[in-house]
Amino acid sequence: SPDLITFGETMGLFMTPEYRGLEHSATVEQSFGGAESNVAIGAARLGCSVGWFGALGDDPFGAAIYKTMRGEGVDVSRARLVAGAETGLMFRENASGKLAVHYRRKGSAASLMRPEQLDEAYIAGSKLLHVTGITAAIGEHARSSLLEAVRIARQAGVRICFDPNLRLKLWSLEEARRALLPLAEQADYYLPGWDELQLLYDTKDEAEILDRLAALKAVSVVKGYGEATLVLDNGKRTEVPFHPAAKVVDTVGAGDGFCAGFLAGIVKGETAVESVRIGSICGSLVVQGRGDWEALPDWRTVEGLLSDRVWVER
Ligand code: KDG
Repeated sequence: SPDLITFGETMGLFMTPEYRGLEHSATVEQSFGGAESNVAIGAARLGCSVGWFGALGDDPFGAAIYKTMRGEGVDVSRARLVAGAETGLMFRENASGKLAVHYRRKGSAASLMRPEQLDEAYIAGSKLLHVTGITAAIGEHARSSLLEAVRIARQAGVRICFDPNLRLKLWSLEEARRALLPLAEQADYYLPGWDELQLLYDTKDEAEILDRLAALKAVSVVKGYGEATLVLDNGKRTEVPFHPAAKVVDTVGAGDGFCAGFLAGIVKGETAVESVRIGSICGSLVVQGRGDWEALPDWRTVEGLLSDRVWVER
């Protein structure tokens, strides 16, 4: 099995040029995106052995996703193109100055994935399983599949990374809390955003949120804690400043890029704090290009930027 395994829904993505409004845009650009596949591509570019699986429709969107992922060096041997099923789609626009996403994913192939379709040995043979809350949000069967994958990983001693990826377009905050908080308890690495924590724990009280995190067994890596990422590792607290982005073109995918870099660091045996530095570089690069994953860097680029940092910090 690959060292790092992740799975979830990946959708065809259609973006208006310059993110104009969809209502008046005559043209759209085609790509694809999905939180977990963005992470998989990012980690593969950094040289990790990584597998992604998910159910795709047996349609042109599914084929494009499958072939591109394979081309990026991600093991897709457990991914499925399901006959008669449809790949979910999403559309992105900039409606009156605000980035908006429209989903067409109800009943998609991914939302129908079932626990009995998981390859237990494949998951059990990896080192790290990465999952996100989106899989719990898209359907009952997908949610059971997520729980089963986590169970298999825990039983086999495979570490678990969990990003809540709260998407309130997909479910209510109440439903999300009920499903996501127990998953945080099972994680070895927990990667929420500070804004997500305020919603999930229903408080803006910083001390209270930090107490909730301290009660977890996980190393918590909190994105967007001011201008930094907060790392809570066994009672030790470190704030790692964001890697600056020269320009911001498209912020979607920043969290996934960060996560890809972080997990690549962990798989390479780096400390959590050093892995956050790698993640922060990846996050800052991905926002400088259009699309969720296209601007993700290779390892050489990251290495170069890490050594710049050493020089600057001296
Ligand atoms: O993190 C980016 C993803 O959220 C985006 O690509 C779409 O996976 C997606 C989702 O379900 O929202």
